This record gives sequence, C-alpha cells and structure tokens, in this order.
Amino acid sequence: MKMVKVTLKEVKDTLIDLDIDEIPNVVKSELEAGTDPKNVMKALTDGLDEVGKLYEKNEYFLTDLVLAGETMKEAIKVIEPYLKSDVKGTEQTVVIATVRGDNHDIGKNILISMLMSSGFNIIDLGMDCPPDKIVKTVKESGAKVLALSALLTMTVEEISVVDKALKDEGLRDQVKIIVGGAPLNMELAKKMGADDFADDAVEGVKHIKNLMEKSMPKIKVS
Ligand code: B12
Repeated sequence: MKMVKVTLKEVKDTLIDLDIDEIPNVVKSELEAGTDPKNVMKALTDGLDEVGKLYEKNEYFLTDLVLAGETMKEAIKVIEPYLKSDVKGTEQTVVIATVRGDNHDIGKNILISMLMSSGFNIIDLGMDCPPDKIVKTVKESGAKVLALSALLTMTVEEISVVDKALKDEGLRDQVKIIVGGAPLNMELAKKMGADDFADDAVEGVKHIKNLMEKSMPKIKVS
C-alpha cells in the first residue's frame, strides 16, 4: 500500500463522505506520520458530528447513519493499537453497557479499548441492555464500577432506572456509576442518580481509576 501524507481534515472528510474503503488508508497514513492518535480520533468524531447534522437536515438518511457507524468501526480497528492510555489500572472489574433502547456502541467500545489497555478487567454487556441484566452482572461480579453509555435524549432516563434497580437489590453502596454520551453532562448525570460523568473516553479512564481508588477499603496505619 502506498502511503501518502494526509491531513486531519482529510480524515474527517473521508468519514463524512462515508468512504469505508478509503478510511483505513487515510487513518493509517495520519498515524504513521506521527499524529497523536487522540487527535485522529477527534477528527473522526468531528466527522460523525457532521454526519449527525446532515441527518438532522435530511441531507443524510438512516442508511447513511448506519454506514457512518460502519466506517467509524473500520477506522477504530486501525487506531486501536495506537490508543494507549497513560493511566495504569488496577485490574479491577468494570461492568459496561449501553442502556436499554439505545443501539449506539461506538463510544462505549472506544472506552473499553482504553480501559483494557490500562489494565482493567471488562465485562461488556453490549448495547440495548436491560436493567435486570446489569443488576445481575454487578451482583455476580462484585464490580466496583458500572459504566453506562447513553446517546439518545430519550434513553438518558434509563440511567435512573438502573440506579433504582441497584438500590432495590441493596447493591447501590457497592458500586459507583459513571455515565457518558453526547446528551449528558455532570448535572444531568447526578440528577439521574449517577456518581460521575466524563466527556470522552480519555477522561473516562481517569475518572474510573479515581472511582476505583475511592471504593478501596481504607487501611489504617497506626
Ligand atoms: C453512528 C450513529 C448511529 C448508528 C450507531 C451505530 C453504532 N453501532 O453505534 C445507528 C445507525 C445504529 C444509529 C441509529 C439511530 N440514531 Co444515531 N447517530 C450516530 C452518530 C452519527 C454517531 C454516534 C457515534 O458513534 N459517535 C462517536 C462516538 C465516539 O462518540 P460518543 O458515542 O459520543 O462517545 C464518546 C463520548 O460521548 C464518551 N462516551 C460515550 N459513552 C460513554 C460512557 C462512559 C461511561 C463514559 C465515561 C464516556 C462515554 O466517550 C466516547 C469517546 O470519546 C450520532 C451523531 C453524533 N454526532 O453523535 C447519531 C445520533 C446519536 N443518532 C441519533 C438518532 C436520532 C438515531 C435514531 C433514532 C435514528 C432513527 N430514526 O432510527 C436511531 C436510534 C437507534 C437506537 N435505538 O439507538 C441522534 C440522537 C438525537 C438525540 N439527542 O436523541 C444523533 C445525535 C444524530 C442527530 N444529530 O440527529 N445512529
């Protein structure tokens, strides 16, 4: 394969053009030229934002959203080995899911890759995940952190359903909930009963490490 120097704008545009055949080449060229993988990821997510806007304007259709998702997945395959997190994890378990009714998993999967490269043990419950499955998994795994992704305004409420279901089972004190996804912010996250929120996967890894540390039993040194 002949490598030609590309720009971040070309990475973004290739995604907007939904060019699934070309995306691995442009992403690889950009990475091999030494560009920070986080910046390449930013160009790709900016591209997806643009796709979302074109969809809102009825210039793109559902089939285009589907193809955008597939194109992003091809890009992530190339970028994943370069995405090393600086935060070292503690090999503790994080249960992670996209909430019920929501079929967006690209952001969740980026977070998983970064958590794994930081040494965390992941139980991935996939997308459109019912609350009872989440509760059962938290119970059986003894996980200290539950990470939930919600991309649709109408599925944000599902976070509070999970929070309540964990409370009903007496498990809420055992597990911290962190949430992420475009419609969320810290205020809304807390309103839904979560303990924490992070804007992106890089911040997410840092926050999860902090939550893990907070949930460690304190050892008294006399
Ligand atoms: C690709 C896509 C799809 C694909 C998803 C494929 C897949 N496997 O994920 C498909 C085609 C399935 C899809 C379907 C729909 N979609 Co859609 N989709 C998108 C699109 C273009 C990109 C989403 C994405 O992957 N972004 C890139 C990732 C990397 O970003 P991210 O998920 O936000 O994740 C980052 C952070 O948020 C964070 N993060 C995410 N999760 C978590 C979790 C934790 C714990 C932490 C710490 C951090 C974190 O870290 C990530 C990386 O940094 C967005 C537009 C957009 N700009 O977001 C619309 C969008 C989300 N979709 C939208 C809509 C309306 C739909 C449909 C309802 C369309 C329809 N009429 O059927 C359906 C709903 C299906 C369903 N039930 O879920 C709207 C939502 C509007 C809203 N606010 O409710 C959007 C915003 C488009 C738009 N502008 O109108 N979609």
